[in-house]
Amino acid sequence: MSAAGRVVALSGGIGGAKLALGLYRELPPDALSVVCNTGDDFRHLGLHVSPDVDTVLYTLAGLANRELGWGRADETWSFMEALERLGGETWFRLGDGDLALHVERTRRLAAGERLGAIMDGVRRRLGVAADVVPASDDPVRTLVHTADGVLPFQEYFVKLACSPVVTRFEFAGADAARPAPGALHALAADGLSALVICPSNPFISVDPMLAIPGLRDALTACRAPVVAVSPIVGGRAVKGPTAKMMRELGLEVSAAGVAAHYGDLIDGFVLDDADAALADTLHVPCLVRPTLMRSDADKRALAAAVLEFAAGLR
Ligand code: FO1
Repeated sequence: MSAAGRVVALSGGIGGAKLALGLYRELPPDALSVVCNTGDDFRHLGLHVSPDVDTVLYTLAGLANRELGWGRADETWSFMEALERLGGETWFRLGDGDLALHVERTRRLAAGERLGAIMDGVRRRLGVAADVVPASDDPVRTLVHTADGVLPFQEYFVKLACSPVVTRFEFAGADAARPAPGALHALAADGLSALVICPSNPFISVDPMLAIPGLRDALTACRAPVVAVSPIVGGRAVKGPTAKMMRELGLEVSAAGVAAHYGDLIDGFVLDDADAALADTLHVPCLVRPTLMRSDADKRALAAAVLEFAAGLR
């Protein structure tokens, strides 16, 4: 274990969950809190779906579907097949095991429980020793403004496969949203040794969390070094639409563009070897090393390097 004390990771999407797993494996079991994006959440078929929270939950529990990057491994699809025959909406695939989580979460929300409390109970049942915390218990919904109009996030991301041209993102509800108690608690913890912004899409996975007033304040107030890992390698996104979005938003499609986007929020930045030449041009100290995570060993190694780097920034 390379860094004493607690670590908070901000995560959304598939890339974020990979580094969250590396941190989870590298740290003592209860030293990690993963604060998860809820901008992707939506009500679907009458159910509350929290994709980025669930992706982290399943990943840390060892239940994640590694091929798809979302949902559960060894999944069955009877519900989807039956729904299809009824003419129901099947563009957003809900596996039978995954469905149980959405049904149970929806039931408990209707009974008045907070999303954070529900997810804390679920992660304990699934044997996850890390905190898995939604950024807020209040609704934050990413709306994608495109040349063809405003789209709810999952319609843009899944139904339209990120094809519309993005003009801006709106995080409906963020202004009124309060950080989840678990997130504030994690950020205020004594002995917090690092705050890691995982290699998630800055616009759709991290910005919806930074848009929550109290959360951004807590981030800037925390004494631990804030280190972000670039999701862009060699001018391309490792996975997903990050590079396409940066082009459409008129931003420099590079790791430097990501570092600039985070601005004074970060104390350090982690770049892949492919972008080593950028290191001296950035506004913060950089760690240059392989950042592609193909294996669990890669995830652990990157996590260990990030924690060492953060320790050097304290
Ligand atoms: N992504 C897809 O591209 N197609 C799907 O059918 C799909 C279903 C799905 C179900 C549960 C869940 O937690 C995630 C799911 N995702 C699906 C991923 C989802 O769109 C997330 O928002 C992305 O992972 C980006 O964060």
